[in-house]
Amino acid sequence: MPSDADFAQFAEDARQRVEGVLGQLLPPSDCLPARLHQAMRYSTLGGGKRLRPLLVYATGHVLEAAPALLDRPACAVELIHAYSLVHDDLPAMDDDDLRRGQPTCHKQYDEATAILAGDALQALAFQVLADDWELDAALRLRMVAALALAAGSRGMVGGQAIDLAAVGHTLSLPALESMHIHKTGMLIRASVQLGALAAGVAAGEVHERLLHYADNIGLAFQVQDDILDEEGETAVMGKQNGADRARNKPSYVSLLGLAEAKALARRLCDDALAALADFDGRADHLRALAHLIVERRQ
Ligand code: GRG
Repeated sequence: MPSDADFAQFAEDARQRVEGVLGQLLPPSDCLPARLHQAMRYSTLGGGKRLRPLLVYATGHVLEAAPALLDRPACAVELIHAYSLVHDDLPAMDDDDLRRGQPTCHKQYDEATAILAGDALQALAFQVLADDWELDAALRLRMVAALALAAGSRGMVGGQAIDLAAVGHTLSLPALESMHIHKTGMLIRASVQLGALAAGVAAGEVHERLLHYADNIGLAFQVQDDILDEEGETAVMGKQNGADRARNKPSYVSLLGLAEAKALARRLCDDALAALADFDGRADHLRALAHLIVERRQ
């Protein structure tokens, strides 16, 4: 039975792998146009929990995929995530000065460079998958399609549009849930999907259970994010106006209250774990990630 120490080692190894491969896949800082490439590297290599890559590696581990097959899928989801944060921080969106305790990309560079860096990070994500010669072409195509769906107007970008339109309005619980499923849940689902696809698993009972797990932790992640916003933790970690925004934006805490939001996060975590009930110890890293998502303080 893997222990907490096994998970800590797994997470450390996975973070080192993905950061090493990202460092190689991103154009070097002196490659022209240098300022753009520096902004891309600044926004991708400057920290973060690497939750989505961890999900790719942990899902691949369940299905006994070789870690080398998971590197590019893990990088692809992180590149989409990095692009979304760069654009989310822009003045036209959340207008944040700090991200992960450091100046946001448009503050460190300039607004035009941040827009272009986000655009280029998104394009690189798909190039990284398309060029993955380790993987069968049909699987690569499925990965590209899954990631494109998760990132686009029927996924993350659509969720962001709903979120922006909802500021200052009251959303019902189902509407709030739908917004989060699109904005953050679908990229979390795609992370698990890409891990499964790298192992050659594209359908069937195991696939369905893994997606059920992903959908529950995706929502749990967002509920916990709202809880942290309410408790002011994200403000401490550098999301400068997080606590203020929590008051203006619809959130699980504003709709349910803090105690009920915490109970919901625990229920979603339990449902995610229940989806893995028939899996053996190889799923323990996924189980640990579900706990981490609802117990995290940043
Ligand atoms: C602008 C196209 C576009 C999309 C933006 C996901 C998203 C949509 C914006 C992110 C803004 C945000 C703070 C959402 C709340 C949940 C979330 C995704 C938090 C940040 O993700 P973490 O905690 O970040 O995984 P780290 O820093 O650990 O990588």
